[in-house]
Amino acid sequence: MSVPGRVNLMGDHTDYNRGLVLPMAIDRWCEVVATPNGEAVVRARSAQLAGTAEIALDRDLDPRVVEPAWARFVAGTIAALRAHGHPVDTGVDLSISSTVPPGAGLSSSSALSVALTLALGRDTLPDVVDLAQLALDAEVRSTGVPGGLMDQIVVLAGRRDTALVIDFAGERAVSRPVALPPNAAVLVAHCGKSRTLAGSAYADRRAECEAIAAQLGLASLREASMERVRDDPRARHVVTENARVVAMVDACEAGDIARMGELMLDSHASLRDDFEVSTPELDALVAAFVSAGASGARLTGAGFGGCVVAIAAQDQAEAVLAEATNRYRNATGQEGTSFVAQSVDGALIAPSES
Ligand code: NG1
Repeated sequence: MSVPGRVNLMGDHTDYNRGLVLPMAIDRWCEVVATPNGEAVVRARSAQLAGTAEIALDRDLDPRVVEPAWARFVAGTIAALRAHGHPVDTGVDLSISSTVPPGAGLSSSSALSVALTLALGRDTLPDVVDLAQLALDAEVRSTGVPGGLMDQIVVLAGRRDTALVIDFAGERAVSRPVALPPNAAVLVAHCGKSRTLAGSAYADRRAECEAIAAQLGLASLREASMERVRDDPRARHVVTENARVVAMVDACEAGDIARMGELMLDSHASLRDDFEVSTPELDALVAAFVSAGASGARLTGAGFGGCVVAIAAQDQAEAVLAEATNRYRNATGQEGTSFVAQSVDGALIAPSES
């Protein structure tokens, strides 16, 4: 079972506020192969990470005490499947391998938890949103971070050459593919510093948002108007970011790369100044992309380190990427992985449908 990573073009820290997001699945994958072993144990090994895990199926255990730490995702997935009424009682050997850069804001952990959920519970699993919810539950049990549902939905249901606009306003998330302009390229570059404090700071931001919504007497910040949040930077970010997702969908559909870039820069400023999840490195990398000729750039994912996403004309993509990473290295001495990302099908999209 292969599950892609994702990059988010617009809408960060909005999914858990019942807002809007515009991510796409990218051509980096996490693969999990399950082979029945005839024992009452799930044994897991990773091609990239050290150690082997053995999880006995005849007892319950707390995923957060499992070692090596990456295997907490295996234990969390077993616990989540069981909690949702899908017993896992057949032992398997799991072979895990991933090309999604870790700690980058490209959903390496969601790709892993979705791949494990599919590998361990494939025959009994429900539709996309329920499956995404189950994989999120597995991830929360593994890490303790109260994430939103954007990553799991797009890595399951994203479609090639499109981004997926997802609306979390209702009880069930609703999504629709948005064609990317054929002459646009999506560039991704890591700032060289992995995300630090991402888990605890993420939980703090989420709690702040929920507290503000409660003070305003609202079920979520999705219902807040600009007038009511004008003086509150956190809520202001959420309200303006939702509006930017709507505008980004329009710009995508109009093939307006310049406007897409402008919106990305506005989003980065809001994530930096109002939501305070940027770092000096991410700011410098965004600036390097702009001076190298990208239409715009922004941090992507939770922030606090990791990657920047940029948009540029297709025929200039490689040149802009090389120039931006060069300028960034000269300015900061930092360097990380960078690539032109392709939009690919999510794990549940059959090849014949793509
Ligand atoms: P990252 O940290 O980029 O994988 C996290 C959350 C998302 C979303 C973004 C911010 C998890 C699994 N994912 O993504 O739901 O809230 O931050 O937009 O926690």
